[in-house]
Amino acid sequence: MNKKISIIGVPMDLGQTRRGVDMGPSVIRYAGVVERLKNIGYEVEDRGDIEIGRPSELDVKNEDNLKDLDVVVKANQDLADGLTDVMNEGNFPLVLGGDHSIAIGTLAGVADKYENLGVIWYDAHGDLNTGETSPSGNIHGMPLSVSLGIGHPSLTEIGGYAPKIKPENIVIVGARSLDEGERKLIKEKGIKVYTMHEIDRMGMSQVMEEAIEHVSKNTDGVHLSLDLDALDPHDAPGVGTPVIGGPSYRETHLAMEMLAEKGIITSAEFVEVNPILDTKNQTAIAAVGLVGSLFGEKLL
Ligand code: HAR
Ligand code: MN
Ligand code: MN
Ligand code: MN
Repeated sequence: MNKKISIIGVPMDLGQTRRGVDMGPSVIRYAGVVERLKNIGYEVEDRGDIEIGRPSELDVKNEDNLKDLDVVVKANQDLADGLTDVMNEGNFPLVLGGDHSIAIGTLAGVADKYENLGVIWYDAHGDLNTGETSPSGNIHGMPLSVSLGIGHPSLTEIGGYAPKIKPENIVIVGARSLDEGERKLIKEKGIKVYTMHEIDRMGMSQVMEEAIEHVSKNTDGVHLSLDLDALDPHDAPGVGTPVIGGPSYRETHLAMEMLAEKGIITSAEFVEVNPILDTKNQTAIAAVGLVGSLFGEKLL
């Protein structure tokens, strides 16, 4: 893996309605992410946070069922620009959220540099909604469809091009909550999904073997988008939309170690840590542990 890592924080909480996830980047920093990476031997630069605007009134849906669209678009455009700089410098981009709507800007900035970017979407949810299919109007439930070029043009056109990624280069791992429209899109586009059923049947090790094979087949880079709500709420309680029955911290740790062994990951983001909902910083500490294992930390 690239020896210089650039961290960008994105204190975004407007892609959903549980306040507090905007403090995610701070708590992950306080949990020691920079020191952890330096101890493994990386050079780390923290580029600070993207500035997030504030709408005059929170959580207002527009006529297309999209909450706080304008501010979410602006921040994601700024994030995409920030990532373009990191990519041009040849550093490894590590993005800290913030809610998952920021994956729109991350992928806009990163995918531009690859012909075929693979994506591992490690999440309890599919994040494949559009304004039409979303039960909530929350944009954090839409970043994967947006990146496929499906959704409101002011979201899909962030970065000035669409789509960012192709359905055959995506793998979703850990899914256990999908809306009707998301199921339909998964079938229509043939997106590879390892739900909790497959993880239960095959075990995380086999699932990750296959997932890695799938995303590295025809790709020239692989982005990891890790939503902390993928983990079982017992291990990651500090998230806005917990869903019972997820992989443990240990299983997720193994998944990260397997990614480190193969060395396929070229960019990563860790999202949805909400310290207000957390117990003793457990979720931020888990996030930092997972960052460590993704970057090859070893006990011996
Ligand atoms: N699918 C639901 C919606 O669109 C819930 C999405 C929850 N999302 C996240 N992202 N935390 O994974 O509203
Ligand atoms: Mn998500
Ligand atoms: Mn591309
Ligand atoms: Mn999720």
